[in-house]
Amino acid sequence: MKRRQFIKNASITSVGLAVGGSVLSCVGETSEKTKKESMMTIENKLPIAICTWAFAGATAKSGEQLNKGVKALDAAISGVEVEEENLKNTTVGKGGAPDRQGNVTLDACVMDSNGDCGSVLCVENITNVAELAKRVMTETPHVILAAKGAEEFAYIQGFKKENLLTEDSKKAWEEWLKSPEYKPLINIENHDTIGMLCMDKDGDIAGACTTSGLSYKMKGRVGDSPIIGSGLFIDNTVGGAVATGMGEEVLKTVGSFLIVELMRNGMSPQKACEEAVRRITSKNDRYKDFQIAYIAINKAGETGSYCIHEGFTYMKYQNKVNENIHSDYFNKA
Ligand code: SD4
Repeated sequence: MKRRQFIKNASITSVGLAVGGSVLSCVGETSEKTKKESMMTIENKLPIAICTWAFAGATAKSGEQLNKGVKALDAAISGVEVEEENLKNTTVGKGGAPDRQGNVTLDACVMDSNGDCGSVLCVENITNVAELAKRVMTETPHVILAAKGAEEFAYIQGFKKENLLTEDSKKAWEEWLKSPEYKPLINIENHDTIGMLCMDKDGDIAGACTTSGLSYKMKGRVGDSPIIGSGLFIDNTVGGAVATGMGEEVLKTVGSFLIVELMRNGMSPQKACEEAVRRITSKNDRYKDFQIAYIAINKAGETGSYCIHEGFTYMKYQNKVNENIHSDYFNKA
């Protein structure tokens, strides 16, 4: 049996057992054996890390951390940091494409297994904004810090000031300025925001999402990625989801929260991602011009993804295998 097929079958089995386990746990002692069996099944699948796009180094890093026993949130942050520090990734962290005026502004959020979350918007001069979002969560009474306030908080927390505009990004921006296209349409293949979902050895789920947003956006523009519920949402009793693509459209449908709620009501991660994409395509004829992709994981360790246009892939690290999976897509016409 092919490995992916094996995982699929294993996931389906474990869903049945996990659901059975939680239902039976209400009826007392006789369920104990079934409960133990279902836990064993899920434990065999853990840990799991999935992330948007083909960022193999990121899931490898998160997977390595998870294997050492690091909890889901810190493992997710260490994975996305690989891309925040990757100068070749023009949509995340240092090396990210600037806004129309040449400023690189980053957005990020994190959500932990206990429901806590943190977010930073439109931050300049700081590379590791997912970690900064975590510090907002752990070191302040707030959930969101924006722009200069977030940057000043970063320095207090010991983050170093860095110029995020690399020579390559600057050149590309200067080229773009020669005939600036102000329509904020996303090139369907040209975006690489990283959203990471981790399920640790204890079965706890957490996630992180980090981006420089759309290239040559208006100054001050913020997309879905740092907005809890849109770019990322976790409910540790149900699962988690993250988004990439045209943030404005994800925001309008609160995509990641929607996926988690659909899973809460019984949908698989795959079906929930499909439904969340359909919420967008059914209302909006312009979907032909932009890409949106979701990935999701549920409490049984099942994963899924769906996008509008062909071309989106995601990484899945499980049982020490790091695999790139092609997502199914909506626009088959
Ligand atoms: C945004 N969702 O700012 C992000 C863009 C993205 O890869 O995913 N880029 O709208």
